[in-house]
Amino acid sequence: MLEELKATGQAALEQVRAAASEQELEELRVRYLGRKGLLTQMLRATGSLPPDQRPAFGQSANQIKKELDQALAEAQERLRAQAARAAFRPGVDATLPGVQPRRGHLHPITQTERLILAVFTRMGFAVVESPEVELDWYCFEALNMPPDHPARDMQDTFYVQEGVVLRTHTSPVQVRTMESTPPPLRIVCPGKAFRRDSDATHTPMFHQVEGLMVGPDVSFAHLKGVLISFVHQVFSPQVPVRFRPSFFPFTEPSAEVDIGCVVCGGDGCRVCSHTGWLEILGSGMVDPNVFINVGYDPDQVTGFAFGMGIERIAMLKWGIDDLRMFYDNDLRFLRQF
Ligand code: 2NM
Repeated sequence: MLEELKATGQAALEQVRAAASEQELEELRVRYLGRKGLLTQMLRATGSLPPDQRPAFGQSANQIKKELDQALAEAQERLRAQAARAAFRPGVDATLPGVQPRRGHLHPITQTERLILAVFTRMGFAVVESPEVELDWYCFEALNMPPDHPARDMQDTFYVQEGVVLRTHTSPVQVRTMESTPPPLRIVCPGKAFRRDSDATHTPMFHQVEGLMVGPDVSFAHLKGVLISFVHQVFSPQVPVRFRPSFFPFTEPSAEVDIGCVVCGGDGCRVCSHTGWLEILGSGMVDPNVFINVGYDPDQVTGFAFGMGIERIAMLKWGIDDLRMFYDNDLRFLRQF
């Protein structure tokens, strides 16, 4: 009887430890420890044993029941964890927040171009564009720069073919607009320009905004008013502005516009070459020869024009010291805008 008890207990332990599901485990529990279970029945039979065998049998029975209870609990835990692992699918935890795609934004040069255009359109200027590949006439000749003009040496030009160039500035847009539109006129012309030049402050392709205002009585005072207002809106109303005499083949008189150095506040530093001033654009009163070339009567109209490099404005506005940063496409740089 004791041998049978021990054998049954051993069998029960082995089966419980090998159980492959929680359901199988429950069946084993009922089979051995249920109301009519094998071990339960044997325990009940203790009373029918001879009195001298009862203590040893009872002790063994209790020991076996304790071991089996523990094995059942362990198997229960093992199978529950196994079921949980099976239910888990890596990567599809529906309770996790989704992966947000990072939103892009406009390139700093585009942002700067739009800022500049916004200032001028508020002052009544219309935005005009034209092709990047230009005839020599529109890029140079009509702008009072004949083939032998020394000013042409100032520009290192990309030639597409004889008489056809990549525009070295966006002035051809203004020439074409005047040619096709009677005065008065107020336009700003953004776009790419190309020069054979490459270092920390020059890239072969760069961006410009040029502007032109033509009418019966447009004066240098208008030029100053418009450009001072522009500088105050783009930089700060407090920034000092000065007009410094200069020369361009297509304007007379000509002036370059400087602002008080935004880096040192005018005290002098490396950025402003210790002058306290930074050049930000060129300007002037349109030369009568340019009006004649586009069919305007210089006795009827006058006008002012200006031009600026967008990269330069962006560099000064954000304190960037190497122009090439704009074109490296390093996201660590671009994401800061
Ligand atoms: C500049 C500086 C001064 C300019 C002149 C003209 C035109 F077509 F009306 F003659 N367009 N742009 C001009 C004048 C451009 O850039 C530094």
